[in-house]
Amino acid sequence: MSFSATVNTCKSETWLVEMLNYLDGQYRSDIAGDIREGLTASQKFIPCKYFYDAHGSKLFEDICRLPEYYPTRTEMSILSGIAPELMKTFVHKDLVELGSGANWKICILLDAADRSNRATLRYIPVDISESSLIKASQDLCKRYPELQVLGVVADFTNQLDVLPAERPAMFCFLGSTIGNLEEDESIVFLQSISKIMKPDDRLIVGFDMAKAREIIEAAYNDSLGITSEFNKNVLNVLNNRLNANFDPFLFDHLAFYNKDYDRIEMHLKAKCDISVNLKSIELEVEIERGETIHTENSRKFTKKSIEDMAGRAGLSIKNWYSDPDAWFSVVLMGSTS
Ligand code: SAH
Ligand code: AVI
Repeated sequence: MSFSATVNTCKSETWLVEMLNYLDGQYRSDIAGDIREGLTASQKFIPCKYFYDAHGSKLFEDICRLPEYYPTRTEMSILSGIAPELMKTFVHKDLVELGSGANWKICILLDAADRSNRATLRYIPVDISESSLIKASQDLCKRYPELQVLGVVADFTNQLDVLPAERPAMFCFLGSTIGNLEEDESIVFLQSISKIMKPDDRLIVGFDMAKAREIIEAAYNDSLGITSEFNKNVLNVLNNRLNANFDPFLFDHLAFYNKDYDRIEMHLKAKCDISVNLKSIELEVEIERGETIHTENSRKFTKKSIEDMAGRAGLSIKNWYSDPDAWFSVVLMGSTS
């Protein structure tokens, strides 16, 4: 498949960030089809990639700072421990981060590299959220003026073939974002990374591990209500993108652990009967009191489920890193193909 990119050079003070946007146009047709499919299904759903407009990305950053949301700080502590080893001889390569968000974690790796080594690297953050990618890339250029940064606005589930592939690379897929993909989707996704990996390329993936229900449920039901705001914001995204008239206040945030599937499910539950008009796609939707719109799955993993997934995707596990409580794992992989 071929995609055309819009090339932008964003100037912030004296730093120039090169950005490639492969999403224009495609996003508009994707969102129309995805939302029509989701809101006409018997269990209504909205794909979670639509959480991330500028406000959604900011709310996710706020979630990462919450005391209840243990995954971010736990993964960051693991990365701090392994960064010196990972970065010691990492030169003249690309560091490609899929779903890069605010770049907090890549800074841990970049900080562990010598400045002279960093000057030989290119960082390629890939994200669907253009505004947050621009801001994060500019911040990174200010922090590391010697680093080359190429921001790529793209959907990592179907546009990995747009990535430059001429240099050896380490791919990073952190934050347990893999848990937001269905099991089959995650295999296809990992297979597509495995296919573009050269023999010495590496992939590091962060996995949130299965643990006591109370700990996981608290992480998605924080006392400040930020996760609730994040969940409801997806309706504002549809209001803005599809000229819809959702009232987010008519919905309750619902997040619970579904043990049968080892996943947190997030839903928006209607407080009353609701009629919604999505003008841009000429769709009228009736939602009954008590009915839910399923907005996100966040799967939790075991060592065995990760090993099975890696095997099915054509990836070999090279190293495994965890925190002392085994709440989170960072797994280093290579391609077997
Ligand atoms: N890696 C960061 C951010 C995780 S949040 C961390 O570990 O904290 C998930 C990120 O993936 C968001 O920045 C979101 O905009 C991005 N994202 C979600 N679905 C995506 C998709 N299909 N393609 C590209 N980026 C996506
Ligand atoms: C990005 N992703 C891994 C987060 C998660 O935990 O599934 C998104 C999130 N949803 C609610 N809180 C955080």
